Amino acid sequence: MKEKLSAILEGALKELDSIQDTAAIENLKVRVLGKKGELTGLLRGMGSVAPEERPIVGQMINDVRKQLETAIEEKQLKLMETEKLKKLEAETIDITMPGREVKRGTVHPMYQVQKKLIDIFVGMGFTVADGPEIELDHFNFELMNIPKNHPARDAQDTFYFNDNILLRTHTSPVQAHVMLTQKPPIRIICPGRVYRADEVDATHSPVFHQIEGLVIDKGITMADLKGTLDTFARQLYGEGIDTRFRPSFFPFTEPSAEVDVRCSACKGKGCRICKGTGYIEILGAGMVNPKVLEMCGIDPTEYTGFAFGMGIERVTNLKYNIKDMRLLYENDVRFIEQFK
Ligand code: 2NL
Repeated sequence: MKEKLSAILEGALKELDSIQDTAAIENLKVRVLGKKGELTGLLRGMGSVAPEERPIVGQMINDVRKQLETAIEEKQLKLMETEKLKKLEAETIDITMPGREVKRGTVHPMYQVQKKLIDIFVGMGFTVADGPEIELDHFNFELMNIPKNHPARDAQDTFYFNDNILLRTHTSPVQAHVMLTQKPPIRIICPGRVYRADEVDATHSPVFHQIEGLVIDKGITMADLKGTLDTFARQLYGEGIDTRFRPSFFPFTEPSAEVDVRCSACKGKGCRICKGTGYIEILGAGMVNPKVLEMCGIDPTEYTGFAFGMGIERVTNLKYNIKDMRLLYENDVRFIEQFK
């Protein structure tokens, strides 16, 4: 029994000595100390030991078990330590290596301007409305008091899918939908893409962007239009600017006006930027034509309103002195990057 015991002990210690990974230790542990292991086997064989020797042999088996357990635990700790060091070695990061550059995009200048325009009107209590880009002739033209033979309806200017369906040429149909579904007071702005069958050049594109605004309530007058658009122009260009309201014509407003700001380059004297006029046009506006109100289900004897519209490309080009609108669409990073 004693010999068997020391053979197990020595064998196990020797094996432990040569073991190089924690998995093999687990194996050895089960094989020697486990429930069906060698030492447990010896305990079971106690029957053949003389009764008076049993406590001594039992004590010896337990001593060997303790000795092996300690040895195994020590080895295990040592191996875990070396395995950890190996892993750390393999995962070493050279913090002196230069990092990879993360290319960050920039917000397109036109969207920066659009956000600014929206923020100004939201600050005055407007909410943003939107709607489909594919529209019915009825909403795009008929409700805007643009009659069948008006030049603005000419196939030259409009992308038609068929007689009734087209790509919206302005965002006005969004406002028409709002008027037809909501009761005044209405105070909305409608930013979005619009389409016209134009050839591409420095000032034209078949797709461009607009913001239109609409205010309808009892007692709205031209003074509200002037006050709102003047406040808007001051927030966009700074307190020091001058505005000018010029009579104009749109089928959907009556009376109509165009709003200019005094040219900041020549202070109104007249230069190349303002083409000698001293002023730069920024938007068109007017009192909503009573016919439009009526067609959109709003009683023009009870309510009045004003509306305005501006091209976002135009406002952007004026702000950054961009001479060719095509630059806004080409997305050349060398151009776009300049508007950080
Ligand atoms: C411009 C001028 C304008 C409007 C748009 C409008 C909309 C409704 C009713 C009446 Cl629902 N008017 N929109 C009014 C005046 C001018 O746009 O030069 N846009 C680029």
